[in-house]
Amino acid sequence: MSFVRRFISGLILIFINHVSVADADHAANAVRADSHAPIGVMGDHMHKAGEWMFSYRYMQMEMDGNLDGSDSISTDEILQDYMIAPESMTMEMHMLGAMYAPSDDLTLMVMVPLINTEMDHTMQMMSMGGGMGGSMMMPMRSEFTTETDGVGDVKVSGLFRLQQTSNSDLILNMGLSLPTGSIDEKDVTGMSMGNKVQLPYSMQLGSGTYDLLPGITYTQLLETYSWGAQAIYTYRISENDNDYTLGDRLKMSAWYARPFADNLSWSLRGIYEHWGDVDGEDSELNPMMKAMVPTADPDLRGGERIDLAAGINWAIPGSVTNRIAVEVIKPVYQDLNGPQMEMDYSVVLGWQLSL
Ligand SMILES: [Cu+2]
Repeated sequence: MSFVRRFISGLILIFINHVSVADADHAANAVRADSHAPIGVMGDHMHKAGEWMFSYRYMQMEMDGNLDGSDSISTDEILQDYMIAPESMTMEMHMLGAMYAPSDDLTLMVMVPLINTEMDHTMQMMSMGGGMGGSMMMPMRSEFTTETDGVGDVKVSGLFRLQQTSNSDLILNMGLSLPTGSIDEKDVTGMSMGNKVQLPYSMQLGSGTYDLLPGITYTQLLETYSWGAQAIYTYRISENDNDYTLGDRLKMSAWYARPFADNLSWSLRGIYEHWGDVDGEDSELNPMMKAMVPTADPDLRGGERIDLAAGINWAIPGSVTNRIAVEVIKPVYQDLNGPQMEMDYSVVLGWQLSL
């Protein structure tokens, strides 16, 4: 009897052990939704040797109104100094991405953006109003929209692992932005008499220069939450074919994420971004333009901004790693060399598939 009892209790013990080992295995193999950064962050994670990942992101960015410094400046105020005031801008981007890891300590990444940008303007012209005793100048307002469409600057990056512990990663991001986006986008404006003319800087699809994108990323995955931080600098190496250089850019971001249900996590992220004015002047842009519309002035391009972002990641259970994520980004502080268009919000929706 004691043997049987011992045998049974032994079996029970093995069973319990097996179940808990299986559970631990399951937990280790289960993909944490927050093991990737919020979807607005790129180049936050490495892959295992031989692994591929494909991604698609849809991004929408809305600008509405204008700021001078951190103060709002109205269309009426802008039209006291300029003939044209930009009112709003919508940028939509489809970003195709691929990652491949030739080794555990190196992941390669390529990003191809397809961009569509629309900008609405109000124009004020003085026209002759006929009076009884003669003529006088009357302001006449009209509206027009410009649009551009096409491939932006393709970015290729190497992610080098600097340090790894059981729950953290330190990554060196070394990216290069290629001048694949057009800097000769033209459209009809309110004063171009039906002709397509060179559009101002923010309507162009690329920088026209090779840009270095050095950066550093740290992530840590703890039992109940995860966090990470990333800083990426955009350094424009040279002047483009139209005799100007976009301002360099610094983007820093830190996030906190927490699983809240099976395969789901939420995230909060703070972003700080600083970018410089345009150096030089677009030789294709009519030099009279910068006196007529603030967007054509190379000295009214720089600024800084702080954003807060809220996101959700969903790691879809299955044999391949399949994720869907969304992030909504809202500025809380902006200081712009203005008048310059004010960021209203942006949204990033993404899908990632690892094989
Ligand atoms: Cu990846």
